[in-house]
Amino acid sequence: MKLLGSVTSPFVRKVRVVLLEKHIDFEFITDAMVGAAPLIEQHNPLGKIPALVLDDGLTLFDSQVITEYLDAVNPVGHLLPDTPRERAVVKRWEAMADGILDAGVAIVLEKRRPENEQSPTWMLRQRGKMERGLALMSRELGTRSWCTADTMNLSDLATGCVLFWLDFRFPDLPWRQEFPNLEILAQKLAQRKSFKETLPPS
Ligand SMILES: N[C@@H](CCC(=O)N[C@@H](CS)C(=O)NCC(=O)O)C(=O)O
Repeated sequence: MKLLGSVTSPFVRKVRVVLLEKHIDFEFITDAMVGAAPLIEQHNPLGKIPALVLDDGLTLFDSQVITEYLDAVNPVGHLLPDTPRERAVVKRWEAMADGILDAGVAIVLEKRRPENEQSPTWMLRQRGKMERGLALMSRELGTRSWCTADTMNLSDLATGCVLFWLDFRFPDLPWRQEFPNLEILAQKLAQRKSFKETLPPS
């Protein structure tokens, strides 16, 4: 299978982390967004990464569809529980993580527009989503070792991708000081091979 992505996208990183955690081989194509007719648009009409091209030609998107598929396709290291409620709790957490990223990416893109076209009100609104999302994660993590269960699962991996991306794109957002329990989680995740091998370029 081929993963179309980039080394800086946090959604792509989540998928790469899952592929590595599950020991699934893949080819990583990083130039899929480049050029006048980017390759990604042939595979995902929405033009967004990640997209996973399976060996039979079917392309999967978005990242939540991909992570669910990868977990189901390989029994090694289950990342999603089978029971409906527990599974929904993990998927909800992943949705929260991705929602924080959506708001963050929206701010990054807004800041790339000419200054007189940027909307501070709109950016503040996005920032509010990020801060409330992080607060919810921290509250629900509490003093537990992992986000939603006694062992690590997809909710933890998705959270790690958010936190490390904040370091990369929002170094002024003091999540470590505000949410020390998220930092403890991040320290554990940073030790994992899957996170070490997917570090964005510095
Ligand atoms: N909900 C999507 C979000 C993916 C996403 O927003 N990817 C960004 C890169 S971080 C992208 O491809 N943006 C290009 C665009 O929106 O045209 C997912 O989870 O896969």
